[in-house]
Amino acid sequence: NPQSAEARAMERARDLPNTRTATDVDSLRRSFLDHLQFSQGKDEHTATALDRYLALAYGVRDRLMRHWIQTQQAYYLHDAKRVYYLSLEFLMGKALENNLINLGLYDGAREALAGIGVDLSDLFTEEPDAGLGNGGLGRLAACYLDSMATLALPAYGYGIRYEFGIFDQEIRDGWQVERPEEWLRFGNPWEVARPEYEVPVAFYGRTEAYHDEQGRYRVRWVDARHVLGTPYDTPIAGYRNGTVNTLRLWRARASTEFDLADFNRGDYLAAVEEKNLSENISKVLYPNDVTVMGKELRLQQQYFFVACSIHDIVNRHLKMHEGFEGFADKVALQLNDTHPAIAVAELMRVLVDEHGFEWDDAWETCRAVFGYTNHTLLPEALERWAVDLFGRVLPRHLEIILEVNRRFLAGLRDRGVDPAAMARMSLIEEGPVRQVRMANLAVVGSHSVNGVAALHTELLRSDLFKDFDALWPERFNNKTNGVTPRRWMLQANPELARMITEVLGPGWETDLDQLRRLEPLAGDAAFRRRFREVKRQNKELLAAVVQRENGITLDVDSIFDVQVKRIHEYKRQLLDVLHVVAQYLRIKADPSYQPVPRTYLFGGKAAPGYAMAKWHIKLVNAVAEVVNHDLDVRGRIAVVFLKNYRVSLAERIFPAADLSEQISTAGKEASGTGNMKFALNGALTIGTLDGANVEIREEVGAENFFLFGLTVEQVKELRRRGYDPWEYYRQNRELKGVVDAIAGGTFSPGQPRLFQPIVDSLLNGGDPYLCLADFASYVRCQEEVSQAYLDPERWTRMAILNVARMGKFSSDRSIREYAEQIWNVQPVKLE
Ligand code: T68
Repeated sequence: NPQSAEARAMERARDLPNTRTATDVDSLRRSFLDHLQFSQGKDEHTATALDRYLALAYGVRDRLMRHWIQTQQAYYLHDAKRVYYLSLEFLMGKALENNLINLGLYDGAREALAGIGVDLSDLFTEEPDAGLGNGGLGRLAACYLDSMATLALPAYGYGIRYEFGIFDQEIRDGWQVERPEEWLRFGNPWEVARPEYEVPVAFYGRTEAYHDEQGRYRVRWVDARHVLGTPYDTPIAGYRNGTVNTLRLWRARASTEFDLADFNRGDYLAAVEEKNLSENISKVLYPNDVTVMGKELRLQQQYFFVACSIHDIVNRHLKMHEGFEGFADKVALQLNDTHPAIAVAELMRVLVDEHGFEWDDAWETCRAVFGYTNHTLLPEALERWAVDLFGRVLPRHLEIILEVNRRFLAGLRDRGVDPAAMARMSLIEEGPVRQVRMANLAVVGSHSVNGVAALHTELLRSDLFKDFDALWPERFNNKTNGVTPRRWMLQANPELARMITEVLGPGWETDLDQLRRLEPLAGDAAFRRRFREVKRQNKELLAAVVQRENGITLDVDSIFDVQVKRIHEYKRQLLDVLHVVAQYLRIKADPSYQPVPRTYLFGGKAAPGYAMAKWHIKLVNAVAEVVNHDLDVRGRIAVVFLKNYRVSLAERIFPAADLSEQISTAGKEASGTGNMKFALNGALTIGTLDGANVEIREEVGAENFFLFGLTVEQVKELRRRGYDPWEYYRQNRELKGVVDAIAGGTFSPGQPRLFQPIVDSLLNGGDPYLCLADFASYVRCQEEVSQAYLDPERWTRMAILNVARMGKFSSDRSIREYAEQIWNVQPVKLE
């Protein structure tokens, strides 16, 4: 192509020395001051901390831009195969510090600001968390973006730009109260709106058959209502490698153009009201993890972002290629759970209805491009949509799914599959309310189905998807989760990172198996002392947060025993509380009892509609209230509920923990990722054989892991025999004392029956998560923990060995496996 003068000038301009791109200290300072003035319009009298944060953020953004453009050009020039990570959630947290680290600008920026009396860390606190996710699934997507960029993979995240992310949690009288989090209130310096790439999305209407010019039978979707999707792009920097990928989030906008009819009818106000309704689609993140909500708006969210994304992906391909030739060689789409599974039907619709594909060719293309990651075995998390609702919102997609199903079931019949198995595999659940099964759609429409830890994948194959596994064993594979060491070590625990770099040299941050070289240092007394000092400093930093937020003074010599994660019965925060109460009662019964001092820290959000989870928060706070004010237990145990657990708070918590609570009922936690962040930061784990705990224990060594509780098989066996929590209650005096104390009002003075719902669920509700069955084993194991802590040299040796052996759990390893085994994408390395 003959280049225009403008194109040549732009290319030249990008390489000219420029105060907006130079990275020396003076240029960074100049850039900060310029943005204060020219972007924020502030002077030395009026600049606030927020202005300073934004000024630095804009300076960093300037330096991202060139790499962003170059990276995207390189993908284009290489005609690289791209991978698209479709996720309804991206739990990103803050961006400034992470970008400084990944761009290699951290020290320069600190120095530039220090020279004018500004403290860099004071700016970090001004940035709100981007909380566009609920928990593990959303944070995993964020870690994977970091790793995909660090591995120089041509990757894109696609999702929704929620105006309200996960709610802010406040605690009132011990109860969780939800408040909206307006993370965009002061603007978002990291996003670039691209209204020029807006996409129309259809909803409702009906389908109509017709014959095209060649006389072929075709279907079209008519009388639909339209919403527009505007993309907002966020740059995702790899770790010091020049790669900057894109997270593209869609915002819903009403389409006046398409709905002119409403305006023309003369009802201006009604038409503007309609506008509001369609803009609701990107308004708020559904705050439920696990339990799904069959709400129409949720289905609209799913289809909205999937339709926008697929349109975008197809467009990008067609701009470079003649038609769809080689589409599957250039595109891989990963479904983060079933939330985007409607993409299978949407791609079919686009190929068949809009591009004239034959059904079989379209289907082959779909199967070749899609991969599906499952994140849970819990039945209440399996997405199903009532056929009526589905057909009303997406009439064409329902038809397509029914046709996929008709062909699929006919194939099964030909293979002689028995009718019961066919009914289980059908994309439609028959019954009083017929339902579309999104998990089955995802399995049938993909070439790869993966679980997120070895045990989880085994259970997927033997349990949830056993019929599919018998049919297509080659489709199933495991991809154990991982976490990014850039955020979860370099950023969260700079002192530990510095110490590691001193002995290993640089390079371990992107090659985490190198941590193995720390093993010999577990035997080095001087190293152990330094390791303890770093842990102690981190505990003091967290103690300062708790002092500020909770007004409680923590004893940094006590064991920091931490359980942070979403509140759910299967995760068994309650079992942890039972242990607290047991310790409390021991001290009360025997004032001379001197347990190893412990601080029990809890944190996590409950889904707003999840009553029992909210009771558990109330119980933790009630126990804290009594324990922390009882002079008899002073200096021995303390309990804290950390409010509003979120990514940025997690960054303070993991490095400060001594003990990581990973105590889910075996078979319930798909993987866990917090478990990995704790161990990487030198906490020891007390846990069940569940999720990735199994693999963590394998890696760090059984002798460096506190194991307790029933196994998956034992849980099954116990249920088969008939589990009776009363037996355990009657036979274990300590357990009886604990339950009686909760039931009798020890922690609810004046309201002795307050916690009856919790007691009832344990005793009369059948204790579905087996807290009572695992109690004795847990308490015994906690004794071992305390004994180990009494010997600091031993404890530190174990902690160092944990860090040294956690290399497997880098998300770089996970992403490499996805890239090689599922996506077949190659890196595009920039010079
Ligand atoms: C989590 N799932 C798993 N779901 O519970 C956890 N669900 O074991 C695993 O480590 C993690 O995924 C990453 O694989 C979730 O976090 C959700 O948040 C969720 C959200 C909406 C609907 C259903």
